[in-house]
Amino acid sequence: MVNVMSTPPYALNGRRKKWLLVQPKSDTPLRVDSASISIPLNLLMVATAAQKHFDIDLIDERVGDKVPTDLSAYDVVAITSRTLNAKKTYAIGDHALAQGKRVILGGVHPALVIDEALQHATSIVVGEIESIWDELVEDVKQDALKRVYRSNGFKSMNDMEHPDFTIMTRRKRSRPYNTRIPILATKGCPIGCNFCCAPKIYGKVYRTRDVDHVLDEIRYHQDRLGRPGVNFSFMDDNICFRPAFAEALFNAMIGMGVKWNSNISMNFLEKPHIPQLAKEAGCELLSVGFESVSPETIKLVGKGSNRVARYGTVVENTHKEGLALQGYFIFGFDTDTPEGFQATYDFIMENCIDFPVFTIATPFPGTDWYEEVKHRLVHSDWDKYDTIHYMYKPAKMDRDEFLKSFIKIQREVYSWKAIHKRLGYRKFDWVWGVNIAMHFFSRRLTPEVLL
Ligand code: B12
Ligand code: SF4
Repeated sequence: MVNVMSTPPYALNGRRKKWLLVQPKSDTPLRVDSASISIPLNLLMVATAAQKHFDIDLIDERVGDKVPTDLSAYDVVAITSRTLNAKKTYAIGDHALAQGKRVILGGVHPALVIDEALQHATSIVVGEIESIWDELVEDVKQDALKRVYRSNGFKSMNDMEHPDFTIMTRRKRSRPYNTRIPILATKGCPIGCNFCCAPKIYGKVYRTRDVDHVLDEIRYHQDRLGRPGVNFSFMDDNICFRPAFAEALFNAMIGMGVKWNSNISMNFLEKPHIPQLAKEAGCELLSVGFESVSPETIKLVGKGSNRVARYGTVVENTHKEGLALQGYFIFGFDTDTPEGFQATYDFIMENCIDFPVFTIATPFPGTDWYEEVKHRLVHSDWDKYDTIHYMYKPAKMDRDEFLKSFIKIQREVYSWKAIHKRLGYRKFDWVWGVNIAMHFFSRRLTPEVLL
């Protein structure tokens, strides 16, 4: 731990203070953090606010940027962190504190484990930058930072500024981001699954932006890129918790010429008009947390939106519109059994799920579920909290059997034959590309790599 209070105060010398904004790269060995890299919207929003008062540099270790050894050009180092890159965040924080810099940490991990994060920072921001920004700016200017900034309630999403993408485009970088532009229409998801951090961050609150604000931001990107056909990725937890809003948004997007994908809670796909409208609005892929084909597991995790008996209808309604489905499946809950792997395989193959994603149940610190199972966890190494490392022994399976089955299902679902069977209905496109990448990824999995 670095003594954060013993560093000398800054002299302003009439110049604007300078911030280094950092998106750290995890040391997880599984490329979760470095395969297809998306523009970090959260850090970009911090940068958009910061540049009004301070000079800024933004670096992203995932695309090959390096944190300078000598930080003398900077006054403040501001880092965004999830659990999987918390160790790296702390190392950068310690490095900056040792050079007398002010270190501000934000993002989901520091917000949920404040005491731990404070050991590597001057200040922690709990919640959205927008909510505490005015106070933070003043305190940075006066060099009078508080230890914790906590937002009091949630600001209207209509007060959110458009993120300034020139911050990203004027950077030199060694590797490209994926081509999907991150955008937000809503925040929060009141469903409240026990393994998810979203309800811990945003509570049971669901906020939406006025449709016009979202359209303005879409047009901003179309103008900036000089073409209507822009690909967007909604960063929303659940774009359709309030169907009337989603319907208004999708209706307004019809004819704009954009393509997009988003997370959506499956119960809304039970109604055929939602995927139909989404398709008309330019949707290409919807990400759905099926999580499990076992009703016991769905009950255990508290995912009230999922009715296993309706999974088939959800897939049918989505595929009827030609939309691809990214289906998330989690293994390793105490109700899971060895037979569950076969049942999941059968479901995926029978319903031709386009892009299945398999993860291992991971109790993230700060969730109630973490408190329940923390005595059983085999890792306290945050690098391994990437949802594909073995975390604890599920009650009904032993470790080796579990890992073998977890690898087997991925190899089977991503065998060439299975890819052809699942995707045979669609022309060769980027969904095929992702499946081909997953084929090679699944071949590299071994029990050792997941431990
Ligand atoms: C969209 C999304 C993704 C996208 C895009 C990620 C990206 N490029 O940013 C994709 C699909 C790629 C993805 C992947 C993964 N994700 Co994800 N993802 C999300 C989701 C739904 C929204 C994140 C987001 O962008 N929100 C919009 C931004 C603008 O809001 P924000 O992040 O809250 O940021 C605000 C504040 O936190 C604050 N802030 C943030 N950083 C900083 C820094 C400073 C200095 C300051 C002052 C303030 C500040 O201000 C910001 C602006 O208001 C969240 C759930 C959630 N609600 O957080 C999960 C979530 C972040 N993902 C999660 C996980 C586990 C993953 C994966 C590991 C695995 C997986 N199975 O999906 C990978 C890892 C990828 C990676 N390298 O980090 C977990 C993380 C849990 C944890 N404790 O770390 C979350 C919380 C969901 C959950 N299960 O609970 N994800
Ligand atoms: S439905 Fe998804 S976003 Fe909502 S609480 Fe559950 S896992 Fe989190």
